[in-house]
Amino acid sequence: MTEGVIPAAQSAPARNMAWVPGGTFLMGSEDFYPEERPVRRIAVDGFWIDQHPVTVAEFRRFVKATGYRTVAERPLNPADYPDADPALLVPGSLVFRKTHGPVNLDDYDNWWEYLPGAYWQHPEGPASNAGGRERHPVTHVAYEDAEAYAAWAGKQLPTEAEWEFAARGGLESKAFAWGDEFAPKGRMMANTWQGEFPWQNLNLDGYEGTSPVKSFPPNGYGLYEMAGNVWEWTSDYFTPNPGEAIGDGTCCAPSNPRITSDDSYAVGQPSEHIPRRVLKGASHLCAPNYCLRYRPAARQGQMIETSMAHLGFRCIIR
Ligand SMILES: [Ca+2]
Ligand SMILES: [Ca+2]
Ligand SMILES: [Cu+2]
Repeated sequence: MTEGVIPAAQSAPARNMAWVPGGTFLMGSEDFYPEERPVRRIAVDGFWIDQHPVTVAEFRRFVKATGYRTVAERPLNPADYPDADPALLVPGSLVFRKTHGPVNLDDYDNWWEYLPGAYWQHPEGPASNAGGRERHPVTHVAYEDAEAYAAWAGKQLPTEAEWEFAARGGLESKAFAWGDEFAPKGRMMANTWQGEFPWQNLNLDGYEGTSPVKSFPPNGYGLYEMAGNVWEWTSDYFTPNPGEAIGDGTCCAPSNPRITSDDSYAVGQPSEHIPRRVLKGASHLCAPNYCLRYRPAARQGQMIETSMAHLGFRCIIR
């Protein structure tokens, strides 16, 4: 495929996918969190990408066709969680609990609760139902759930470089997927958290939780939700020093880099034996006072078996 030539829409290999032409870009940022540094020149080939995160309706089709059970629905192996209360080793997932006032932001147990019976179909536990949210992104998916869906759909998960290139929408070195201003002319461009996390949600964007896909404007490649709504899995292992892992691009831009090192463990944490992969894009729970990560360069390491109320994914085809 010639670089820069956008194939006609009808040649898309699947519905609701957009072509990202590939090229060379400046990945990372020096202006926010240390794990985004250094800015490095990276090249990626063109690829097709889902225009929005996989929705509840799409995930339901996969489950109906295959009988697949997500990680959150399966019993846990006590050997994997030596420090855990055995009473909590039942199927479930992490749900968000708004607090009544300001709390210590160093301890995410203040707002994340492991809730038995929570999974994609029951996002807030057994009494809740995703049935009314068919157009919302699916949530509570662990890494292998995302991979299983992708394999079924004949797709792949993006690398971090592919995801970030797509999120930038053709703009160079901008803070956000749409430019440098968070809310140009006062217009909200993504579903994030306005106000003081985790107790005061001002809801200026109209959504307290997840939002239907395509509720906010697309970026330059016609992609939705590359900022906010749900975090999205990528296939790269997490390293806090991405420049070291793939070189800084001063001599030449690394092409289609993949972080495959398993130097991704959170040493010293209770789950230090579980590898982490990179999440991108941030979610409806990300706020300036805690996590200003609804930006293409932002990244977070997440243990691969974790499922959460603000965690989803989208796929690509190379
Ligand atoms: Ca919001
Ligand atoms: Ca997102
Ligand atoms: Cu966040």
